[in-house]
Amino acid sequence: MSRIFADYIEKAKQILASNWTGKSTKPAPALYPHQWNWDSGFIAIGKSRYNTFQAILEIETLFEAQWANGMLPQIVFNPKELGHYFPEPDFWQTERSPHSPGNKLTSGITMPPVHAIAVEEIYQNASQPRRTLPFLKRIYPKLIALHEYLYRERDPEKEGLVYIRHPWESGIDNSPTWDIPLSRIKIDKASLPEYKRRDLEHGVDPNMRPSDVDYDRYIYLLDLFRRCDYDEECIRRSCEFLIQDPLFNSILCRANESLARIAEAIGESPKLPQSWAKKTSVAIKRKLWHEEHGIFDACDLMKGELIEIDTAAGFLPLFAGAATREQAETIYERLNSASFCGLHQGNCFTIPNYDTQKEDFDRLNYWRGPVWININWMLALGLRRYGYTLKADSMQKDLLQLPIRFGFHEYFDSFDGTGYGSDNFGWTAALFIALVEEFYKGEEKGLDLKRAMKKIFSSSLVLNSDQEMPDVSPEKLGAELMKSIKSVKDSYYDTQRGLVDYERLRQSQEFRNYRILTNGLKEFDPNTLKGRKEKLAFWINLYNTIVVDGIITLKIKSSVKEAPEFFKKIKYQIGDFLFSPDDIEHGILRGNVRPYFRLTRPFGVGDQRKDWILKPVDPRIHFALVCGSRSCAPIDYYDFEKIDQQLEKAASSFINSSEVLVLPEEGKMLISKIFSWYEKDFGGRRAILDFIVDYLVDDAAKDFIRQEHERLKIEYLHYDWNLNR
Ligand code: 2M8
Repeated sequence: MSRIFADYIEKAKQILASNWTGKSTKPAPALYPHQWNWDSGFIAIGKSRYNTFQAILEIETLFEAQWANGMLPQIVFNPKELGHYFPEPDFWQTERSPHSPGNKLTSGITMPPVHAIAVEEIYQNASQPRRTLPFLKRIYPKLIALHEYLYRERDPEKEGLVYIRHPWESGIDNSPTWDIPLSRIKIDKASLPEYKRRDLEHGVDPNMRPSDVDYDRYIYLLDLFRRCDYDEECIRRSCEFLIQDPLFNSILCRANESLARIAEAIGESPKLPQSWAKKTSVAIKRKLWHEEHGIFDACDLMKGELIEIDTAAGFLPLFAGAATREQAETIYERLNSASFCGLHQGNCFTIPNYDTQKEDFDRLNYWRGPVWININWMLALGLRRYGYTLKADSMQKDLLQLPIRFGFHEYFDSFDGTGYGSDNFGWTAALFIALVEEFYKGEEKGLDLKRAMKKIFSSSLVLNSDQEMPDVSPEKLGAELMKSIKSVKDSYYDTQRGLVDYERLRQSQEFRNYRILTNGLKEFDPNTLKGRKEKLAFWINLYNTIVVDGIITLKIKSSVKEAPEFFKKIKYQIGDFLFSPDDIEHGILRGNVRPYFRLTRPFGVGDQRKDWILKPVDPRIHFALVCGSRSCAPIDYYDFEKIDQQLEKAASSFINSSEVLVLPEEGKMLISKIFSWYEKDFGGRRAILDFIVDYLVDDAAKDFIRQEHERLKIEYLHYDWNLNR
């Protein structure tokens, strides 16, 4: 279990323990007192990280209530908890169906089938995966039966897309997407069964819940199902709400992939789930893609057309790998824009469930605006799958911030993060644990690697020691080198995402040219650099490229920590002197100060390199120096004419990212370790706070820091040394 955020992990575990009933977990203590279908899937994913036994029991308990036709019900009622939720078994009357289990009380609809994904997580995360194989063997036929049910009953045209027939089946109950199909249902109050909502009896603000009009329609549909005795053909004939939803189908598609891997693990053929995954993936790309909107939308089967409402559900094909590369690029633009809270935007939390720019966006109301942890958990994995690492990293860090700052709530205000709905919410706690483990496992591995590979790198490595000299005069070398760095950046750095395509760069002509130019550094005199801006740009760019050069030369795979003393050992010869990244950073750019991890200054008495020291120190360099890792600044090329604006931008993006978490409720801030390592460059602790306040865009956070200046507790965030590849 991760040591990182240990207090909060403990809190999350406590929540799951207090919602545990002995065989399964309630989504929330009062509002949802029974077992819910996809909640249990997410909860098992979190529990798989520390309690395999309970994770298995959670899933097995749910499947005990599976219907004979394979349907897995949305709710399994706890007989001891009846009387606090609506609708309950007396209202569902599922005994009308020949398929409902006689010994379990359930509702008569289903939910997004996340369970195969959860089962695979249980297998992968178990300390002894082989010991979970008997469970995998028991659950596999039940998972197959569930997916078979969906393809058989919910995909009558055999398109590879299954339909939902009630908003509760989507899990995103009052999503704006359902407004149009629901508006077709004309409610005749006289024939609508009488009912009383119970969800408003638990102290949740009604503005955060679905409206009464919505509830009338939910109940109208439910009544229709029971009048059909839950017979699918009868329902299909009379139901006005039949929707192929991108969220439901993406989860099904992704679950098929897990199911295929589970089959392999237990020695079964993976062919059936593989063929389902393929068919659904193709159908999502073809049928649910809205060319003009550039996003996936739900298809209304009554109309045979896409519902032109774009929500976060439209990004979920990324989770299933069901979007083409072009579709992924198009949706990424939307996903990473002000509509859904762009990268480092600063005044919001990724990713709200609905487009913040729409008039009916509602930051308070349930699935009509707020941020949900489960959707974001899936989206971050989807983004990672398509290589959008920086965005995925920043989302995952943002997500962790929400429960830490605002409590383990059901959903969160998209702008200021306030927690809404129920507190002590199950999947928020469970996925928090999963997120910490997923996000920081690389870092902990990095530390092991450091120990294991200490021996591989012990002497200096001069990277520009080739004989081949560039055809450029020494006076022009500085400018040519900068041009070359810029051309490397233009083709191989993704400055938006802060990533470097090391594999392609290694083989490129641009990199070869750059390497030849670096040989010319041996005859270069840094005195030819004129003015502060030119010097600053030269040394920052050179620092950033020597790091890239070192990563390529040393064939580093996942972290610069693979090569102990990386920043000290790799060097360029400039004139008669050697410069490592540490020399450039702590010697030249930081005014020859002793770095916190060494006993001496980089340049000692009589060292001529002192001539090139840049003073005073500009603390913004710390947001521009790229150390080849995920926690450092996104890589860019610095142009001496624009360097001040570029450094301003770099500082602002860093400070408005999840590297600076302001927690007013706890009277503290969590900030990047960069601020602790280089406190002096900022002018001390007090000056760091002033510096942060200058760049923060969140006014409430600014006010809090100003007011609590003296009392404020500062904690430092873990630094992620994984490669920015
Ligand atoms: C919410 O839905 C239930 C009905 O299923 C409700 O509002 O009463 C949704 O957020 C759903 O996705 C979730 O599974 C359920 C329990 O957390 O609550």
